[in-house]
Amino acid sequence: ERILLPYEKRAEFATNSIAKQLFTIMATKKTNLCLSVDLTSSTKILDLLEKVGEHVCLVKTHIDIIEDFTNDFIVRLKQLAQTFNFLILEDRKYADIGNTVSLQYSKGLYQVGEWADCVTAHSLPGEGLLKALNNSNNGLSRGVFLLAEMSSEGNLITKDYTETTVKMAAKYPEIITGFVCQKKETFKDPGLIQLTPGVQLESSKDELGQVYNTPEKVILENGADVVVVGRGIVAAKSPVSEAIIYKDTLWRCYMKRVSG
Ligand code: S5P
Repeated sequence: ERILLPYEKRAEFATNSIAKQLFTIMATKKTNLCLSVDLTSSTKILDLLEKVGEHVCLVKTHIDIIEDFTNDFIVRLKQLAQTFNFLILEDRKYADIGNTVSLQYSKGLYQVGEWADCVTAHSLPGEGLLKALNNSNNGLSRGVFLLAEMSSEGNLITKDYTETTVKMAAKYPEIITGFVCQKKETFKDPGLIQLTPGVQLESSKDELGQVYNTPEKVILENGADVVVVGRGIVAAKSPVSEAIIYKDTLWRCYMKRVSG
């Protein structure tokens, strides 16, 4: 069973180079925390990453919520990624025909393909979008997390949709890093990464349908490999000490899982 294998071992099964790198970073830095930096000021994001970069394996951005975006932000973000050895996931959730996704990925103000190690995408439009992302990498190592399930209440994803999504991904082993999903049964391939959002230290909900599970539940029962935390950290009184609490808690759960 994939969830019983340590990240070092999982890296050996990875067919996508970003998945391999991410497994290796987690094993080396001993952290499976992905910080979702859902802040709208570029200086606030950079200041926070300066302090928590050492504790995370992956930083997830929503580049289109930043109010003072400049290319210098990207330069500094990449420097931090190099200094602290984390990868960058732009959570763009592409969901259009291949040609449009190719343009959205490579062109426009953000030129996501230039700087994001990996991106998120919906399977809804069909595999054309995976072909597009696969062809737009300009020879760089790039990855895609495909949305197979969502954390929000009332989302329209069915069991059938999830299964077809996993089958679609199997046709693009070189570009697929893993799945954004909620359950360990969703996929079996040990070389792919389960990225799970909707996590806080206490189970709860927000007022707009987001559902939170605990670290214990998502890692030990639901099979999460990388855990996404946004407001649990960025909206805390002391984001840095909160990030350390999440990192330690998540890593303890992972260690418990792999030591059987
Ligand atoms: O199903 C999902 C998929 C994603 S990528 N549910 C989610 O919440 N997300 C993202 O994870 C969401 O866009 C947000 O950036 C983050 C969760 O943030 P939090 O503040 O609720 O922890």
